Amino acid sequence: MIDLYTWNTPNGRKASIMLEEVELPYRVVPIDITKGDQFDPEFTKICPNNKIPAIVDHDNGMTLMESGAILMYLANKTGHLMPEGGETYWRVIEWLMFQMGGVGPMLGQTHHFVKFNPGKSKYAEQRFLAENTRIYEVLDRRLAERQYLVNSYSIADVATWPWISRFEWQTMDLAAYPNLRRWYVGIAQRPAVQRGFHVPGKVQEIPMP
Ligand SMILES: N[C@@H](CCC(=O)N[C@@H](CS)C(=O)NCC(=O)O)C(=O)O
Repeated sequence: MIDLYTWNTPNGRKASIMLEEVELPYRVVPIDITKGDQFDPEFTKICPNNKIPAIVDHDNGMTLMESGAILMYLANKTGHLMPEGGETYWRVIEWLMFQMGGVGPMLGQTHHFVKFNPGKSKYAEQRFLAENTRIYEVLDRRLAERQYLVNSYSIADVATWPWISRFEWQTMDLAAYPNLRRWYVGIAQRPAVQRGFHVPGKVQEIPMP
């Protein structure tokens, strides 16, 4: 049994969608980051960085923070959504790292400056909207050539999709990115995504363009 410490955010949803995809039994421990639960000393023991998601795997006592590491761990544990080796393996790592180092941090800044603090810093709004747009262009170009970020549906897609599900917060019009839009809508139909999106509880429908 796996304990998942999470909240309704893109990084949290990566882990819950993955657990649903690989069909491992898990128990949800809500960490309300709007109330400061992430700073509870008990949670700090599991996640030294005080951010969700984190897991505890009671099969072996393993604790893990960082959504990218959690996706790799669950793929490794189950043999799902990650190719065995060779170039495809490294392509999945490549696009997973692009998500972890680019998509998440940059789009997260759009949420902070454009959605929640408009008018506080014109420079920051322009900078992160431009980077947001550039990242959508990169993804749209990549998806023009293939159905998923790498050959078949993988942890790279699981990591990226929840960030695109905030396209409205980012003031992005998915109609301008037809390949990204097709990929987003297709993945939204997956039953595991529909279940994992509503963890730890349903707060909204999956946004549809
Ligand atoms: N690099 C981390 C980022 C996790 C992260 O930023 N989590 C956010 C929610 S999406 C959080 O817990 N924020 C609470 C805080 O910053 O205090 C990961 O991918 O797991």
